Amino acid sequence: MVPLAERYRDRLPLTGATPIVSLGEGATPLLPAPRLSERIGVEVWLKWEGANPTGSFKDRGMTVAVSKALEEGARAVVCASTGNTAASAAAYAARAGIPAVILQPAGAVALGKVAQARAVGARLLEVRGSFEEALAAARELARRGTHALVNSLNPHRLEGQKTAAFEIVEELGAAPDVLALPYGGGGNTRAYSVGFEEAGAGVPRIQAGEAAGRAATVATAIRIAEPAHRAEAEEAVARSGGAVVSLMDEEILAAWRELAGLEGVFCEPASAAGVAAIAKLPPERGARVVCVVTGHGLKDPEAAARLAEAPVSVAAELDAIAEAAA
Ligand code: AN7
Repeated sequence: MVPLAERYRDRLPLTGATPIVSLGEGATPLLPAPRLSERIGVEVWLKWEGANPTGSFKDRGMTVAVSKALEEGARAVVCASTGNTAASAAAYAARAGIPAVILQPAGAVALGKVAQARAVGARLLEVRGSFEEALAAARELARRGTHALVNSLNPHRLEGQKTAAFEIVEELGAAPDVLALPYGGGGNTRAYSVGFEEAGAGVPRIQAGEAAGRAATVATAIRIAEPAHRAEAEEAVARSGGAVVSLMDEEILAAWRELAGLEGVFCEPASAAGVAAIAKLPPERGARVVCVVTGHGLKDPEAAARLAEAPVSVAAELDAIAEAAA
């Protein structure tokens, strides 16, 4: 496959001297969602970002950020993360042959993401504090010059992430009427807005689903009290004619169940916030809506264990099994 950085080279901040660090990111499926469409009364498409190499959209930005960090001579990278940035930074750093330092809020990161960062040998620091405190520390380490910051405050991250909008326009032949996605720090909202603008096909109305209880939500990926990109993200949403939709955990989880049960798409809870946003504030009948499903369900196996039907224990006897299967 052609790495995203090669495919969109002319629209990314790359030079002939940039060593491309790739794990095969991008070119993710755009899935029709007929049953969700019928349920909500709009034409729903799912941009399935869980299909990226580390299972989230972060890989689009990380390939560019780590490639540029290498080009600029960085000897290590650092990020603060609710988990997906960490898993991605750790994997791309390993691929580049440099160390990654991860600062994560203690006890607030889903199991699969921690496993990913550990497996590829990142140095994982569990900060006894909030995501915001971890981010402040990561910025300071970067300022001291020992580590390159690969949070989305690094502009190369958003450059890479904007390519998802290019893919959607290429595949649909036009921008959709509405783009719905989760809103945590706001970087991805901003990246899509820029991407659609650069694609030249018009910017869809952006419905950004945020957790009402930002600092305390089941959707750990977006457990972010103070979005780093709030100003640009909310400005982009307003300019698009869209809205920030504030979601209760039950609304996010209902969308999570529907994505899985109606369409077979198993994502982590935060990733259902785009679908939840259109379920709560449905666009006009028949509107074409792309919902970005940002991360894979295997990231957060504990959520599935808590929220979905438990397995049934059964004796290894055909009669008992046939009865239980009915
Ligand atoms: C699955 O990994 O902030 O609004 O540190 O993991 O661009 O922040 C993750 C965010 C949506 C929100 N969906 O995106 C991190 C982190 C998933 C995410 C978001 C995140 P932004």
